[in-house]
Amino acid sequence: MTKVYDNVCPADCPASCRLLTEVYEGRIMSIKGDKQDPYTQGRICAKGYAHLERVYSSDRVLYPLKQRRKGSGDWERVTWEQALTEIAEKLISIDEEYGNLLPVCLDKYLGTMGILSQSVEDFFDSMGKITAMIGTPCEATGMDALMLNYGANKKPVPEDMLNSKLIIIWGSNPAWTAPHQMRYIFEAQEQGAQIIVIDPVFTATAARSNLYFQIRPGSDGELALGLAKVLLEEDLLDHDFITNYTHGWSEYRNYLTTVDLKYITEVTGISIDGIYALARLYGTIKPATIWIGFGSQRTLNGGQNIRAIDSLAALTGNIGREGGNVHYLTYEPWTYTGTFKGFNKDYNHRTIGTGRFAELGTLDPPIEFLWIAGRNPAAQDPDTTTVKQTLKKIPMVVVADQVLTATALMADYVLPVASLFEFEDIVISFWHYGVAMNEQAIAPLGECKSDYQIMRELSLNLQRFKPGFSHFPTNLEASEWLDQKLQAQFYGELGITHYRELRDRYVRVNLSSVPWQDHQFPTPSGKYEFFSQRSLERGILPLPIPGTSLTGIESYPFRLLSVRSYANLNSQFRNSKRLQHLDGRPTLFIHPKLAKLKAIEEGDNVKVYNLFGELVLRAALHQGQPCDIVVAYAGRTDTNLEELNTLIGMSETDLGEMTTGSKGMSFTNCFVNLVRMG
Ligand SMILES: Nc1nc2c(c(=O)[nH]1)N[C@H]1C(S)=C(S)[C@@H](COP(=O)(O)OP(=O)(O)OC[C@H]3O[C@@H](n4cnc5c(=O)[nH]c(N)nc54)[C@H](O)[C@@H]3O)O[C@H]1N2
Ligand SMILES: Nc1nc2c(c(=O)[nH]1)N[C@H]1C(S)=C(S)[C@@H](COP(=O)(O)OP(=O)(O)OC[C@H]3O[C@@H](n4cnc5c(=O)[nH]c(N)nc54)[C@H](O)[C@@H]3O)O[C@H]1N2
Ligand code: SF4
Ligand SMILES: [Mo]
Repeated sequence: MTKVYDNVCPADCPASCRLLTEVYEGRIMSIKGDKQDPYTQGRICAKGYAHLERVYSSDRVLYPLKQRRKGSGDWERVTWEQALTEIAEKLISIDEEYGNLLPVCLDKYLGTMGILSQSVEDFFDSMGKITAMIGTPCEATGMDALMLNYGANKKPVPEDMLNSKLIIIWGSNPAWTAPHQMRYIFEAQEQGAQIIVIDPVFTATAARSNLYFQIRPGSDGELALGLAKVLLEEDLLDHDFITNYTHGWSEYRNYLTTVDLKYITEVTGISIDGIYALARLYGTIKPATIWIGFGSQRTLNGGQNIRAIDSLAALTGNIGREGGNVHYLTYEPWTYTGTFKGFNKDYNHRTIGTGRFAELGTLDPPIEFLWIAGRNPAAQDPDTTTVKQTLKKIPMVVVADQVLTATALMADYVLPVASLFEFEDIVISFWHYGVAMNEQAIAPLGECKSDYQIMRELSLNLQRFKPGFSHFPTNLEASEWLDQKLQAQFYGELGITHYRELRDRYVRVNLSSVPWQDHQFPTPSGKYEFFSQRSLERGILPLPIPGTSLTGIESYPFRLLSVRSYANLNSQFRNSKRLQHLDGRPTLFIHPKLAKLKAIEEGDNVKVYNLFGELVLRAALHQGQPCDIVVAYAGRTDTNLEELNTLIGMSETDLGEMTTGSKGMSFTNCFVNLVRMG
């Protein structure tokens, strides 16, 4: 008999699509979208369909593995009993040797958005003070920027874009990275809204826009200042909003009068006419919204850039009104489910910023043990060479994952994690706030276990060897743990008494659909802050003035931009042959003029190199980006399986610590040179 189960794609993606999974005799036959899902209306992306291929992929790790020497590929299949005993012994011996657990480190992120995986943090919390890698590789910079401006992070619901008459998509490529949102964008466009895209790359989203501005990477703050200047010059300001609800306008206005539009055009690459046209559109069409993408904050001055972009909404009074505001990100829905603890700046451990592997290798007491879950730092963090070297030096590295990732290849133990279809979970969307239950559709393959089950069994082992060492519950089934976890705020909020009541229900956390209607801003001044004292306290200019952005140097004159492909999700989905086929061989997109200069032709192998490393990628001639910028897909490797991030050094952005405990990472700060390999 065929049975259909409700599942949820738990990827770090705005949609959290509901899936219908058809199972026959214990095997998944098909996956499709759920037409009743209010956000997706039954559509899922190529990655959603590829889950089926990945579950049964021969690349999946099905048994615990132990590597005799890290990076050697000399794997031995071991029993869970052996793996968890040896890991427990190591934890206890660290405690005995050091008298504390600071040499134990956790690096965890959003490989899955499912709540059950929070058991990993709870397990480590239960043992006492450890070392935790905190912050996010993703959105921290922009979170702080908006926190400084507004005093809190809030955003409108996705469908509020339907009320917008003008939508500026600034540094995001939703056609690929948030495809469902395009439905609202197209609908708004059909109703007459103008869609404007600001991006250094002519993306699939740009292709559907009414107006596209090709901006120099990192110069978004300058463009915003130029626009603000024109808004001031042409009196396209909302004086009522500015007077009553903002702080620091006179300082900001004075500064804007000094802004030189000629300089702005030089830095941004956007003509004076373009700046005037854009400012007039944004200043006159109401309501207007700006979707601030993550792309524009992954740069050295990303925080100030986002503050400057956001200030345009305050200047034009597009705050607290339907169809207005800016869309970025809010952690608000997670206040109902317990947040992912790594975001928590007040995390009560010795903390180190995520991605800071060079520093991780120098701590005192040193790191003796590292647990990595839901992350692939040897592929996704900057300077992967250092990441790998650090992993090599740590006496015991444990990776819980479904495949042998670049990080797993540098582990001592790899513990096989169950796929989304193999355990029950709850997923809450950070974008549309939908709350969905994920049913267990099939038995775990091989000896795979959920993160919860792994932590529970490790806790059992610890209790056996040293009672009281871990306080993580060993007597609760996953469902009982989940029930307890969600009971506190969440059940009351949704009017339920058990999460299983969510099966077949389509509910969302009730957050305000249009923020700031009350004009109450929890900043020190109680107003929207153009001038931020707190910014000054962080060593950044109080007004949203960006620092100068970088350009290449003679040896490495070309900027490498890593953007996302529709065919993978960060480093995931490499084990889908179909998606890999769609994406083709790892590619470097090069402008034809640059290709000519370097005698490179379509399909040639090209060596891309800088001080950090080198890669060989296939050249694709492409006019979508300026001549001195080359583009590759983030999360991809080269033809020899070297990671793209081997070329990207570790450099921090200006903000991120306030909300997440660690500054953001400047992935766009990467300059390279090229040579044709033939
Ligand atoms: N298919 C797919 N979807 C995904 C992901 C994925 O890997 N694949 N990842 C998920 C995750 S973790 C995230 S964070 C989101 C990211 O989603 P997005 O923010 O949409 O994706 P990015 O590719 O990081 O950057 C978006 C755009 O920013 C542009 N950009 C780069 N630098 C600058 C700049 O200085 N200024 C401006 N204005 N634009 C710039 C890039 O050219 C790119 O087109 O997507 C999520 N969804
Ligand atoms: N060059 C460049 N680098 C970037 C970016 C960029 O734009 N350019 N973007 C950055 C951004 S925005 C992000 S969010 C990061 C993402 O970087 P990471 O956080 O490292 O994300 P993934 O590559 O998706 O790795 C997540 C891992 O979790 C595993 N996983 C999936 N489900 C589970 C589960 O249930 N349990 C466990 N234990 N593991 C599971 C997956 O198999 C995968 O190996 O990359 C950053 N790196
Ligand atoms: S990756 Fe995103 S859009 Fe694709 S199926 Fe998963 S949640 Fe949906
Ligand atoms: Mo991300």
